[in-house]
Amino acid sequence: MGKVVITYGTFDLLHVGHVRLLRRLKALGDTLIVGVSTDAFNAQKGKASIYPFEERREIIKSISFVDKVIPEETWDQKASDVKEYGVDILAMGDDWAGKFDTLSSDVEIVYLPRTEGISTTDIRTVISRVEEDKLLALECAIDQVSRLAKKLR
Ligand code: C2G
Repeated sequence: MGKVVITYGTFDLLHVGHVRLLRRLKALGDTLIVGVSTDAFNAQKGKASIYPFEERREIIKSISFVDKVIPEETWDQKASDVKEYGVDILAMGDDWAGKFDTLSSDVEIVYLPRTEGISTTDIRTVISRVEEDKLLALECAIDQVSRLAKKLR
C-alpha cells in the first residue's frame, strides 16, 4: 500500500488542470484515491456538472495513476475516509488552502498550486459563446434569405 494520498473534487469536463494536479498528488505517495463529488453533493456545493457522476467517475478511473475512486457525498466524510483507507496525505489545489486544516491532527494536509488559465467554468463559457456565435450566424443567414425572397416576389 505504501503512502496513501487522497483528494476530492467534481472533476467535470476533465482538463489539464485536473490531470496535472492528480499527477502531482500521485508523486507525493504510492496510492492515490480520488473522491469524486456525486451529483447530489454538487447540488450542496451549489454546482451543477455537465457530465453526470457515473461518467465523471469512469473518466477519473481511466487515469493510469489513479488507484481508487470513491464517491464524495458529504463534506464530513473526509475524516472517516482518512481512517478507513489509512490515508497519510489529504491534498487539494490551493484554492482550498486552509479549508481542511482541522483534519491536520489525523492526516498531513497539503495544498498544491492550481494550474492557472484553465477551469471548467472557462470551458463552459467558451462553449456557450460558440453556441451564441452559431445562433447569430444562423439568424443573419435567415435574415438574408428572407430579404432575398422579398426581392424575388
Ligand atoms: N484544480 C487545479 N487547477 C485548475 C482547476 C482545478 O489544480 N485549473 C484542482 C482544484 O484545486 C481541486 C481539483 O482540481 O483540488 C478539483 O477541482 P474541482 O473539480 O473544481 O473540485 P471542487 O469543486 O473544488 O471540489 O471537498 C472538496 C470539493 O469536493 C472540491
